Amino acid sequence: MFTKIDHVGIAVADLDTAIEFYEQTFGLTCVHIETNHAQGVREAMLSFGESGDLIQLLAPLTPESAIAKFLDRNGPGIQQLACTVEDVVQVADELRAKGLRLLYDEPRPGTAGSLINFVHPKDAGGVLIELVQPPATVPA
Ligand code: V0V
Repeated sequence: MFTKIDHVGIAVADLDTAIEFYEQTFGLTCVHIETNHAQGVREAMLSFGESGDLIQLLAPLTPESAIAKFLDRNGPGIQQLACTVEDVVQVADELRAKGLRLLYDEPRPGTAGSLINFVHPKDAGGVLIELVQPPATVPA
């Protein structure tokens, strides 16, 4: 069902400060920056060398953003585990059939042309699991 870890999402208060910290301190490389108004975030993907491993830094755009709420409750830290799937609609249906709540009836736009949905953290052991269908497999 899950083919790999797509990324680990980390809530941060200030995106530019966090990018600088991860680049300067750990030698990661920022490979993508995007604003997703529907999700209420400005986000950046940082890569670990040539491994393909990524973290996603997520900063809130508005006080109503899920990331603003997370920061208010927990402070900065890991907010989500994002898993790559081949077909987000099909995987969401399979998980619903197993009794898990998905946050959206239909997938929504994610980073760089991906399609995303989320499993409610209360149905996944306290972890917000994001399903990510990569852009290459999203129908035009
Ligand atoms: C909330 N809870 C979490 C959590 N957020 N637990 C683990 N991880 C998280 N990130 C817990 C919270 O402590 C409560 O536990 C319980 O869930 C329900 O909380 P709530 O107050 O009813 O719900 P909210 O308002 O905090 O909302 C939680 C959800 C929200 C997950 C529904 O954050 C959401 O809609 N997330 C999906 C969208 C999102 O995260 N967008 C930003 C990333 P207790 O107190 O009841 O025990 S956008 C993104 O990833 C993109 C664009 C991308 O990857 O491409």
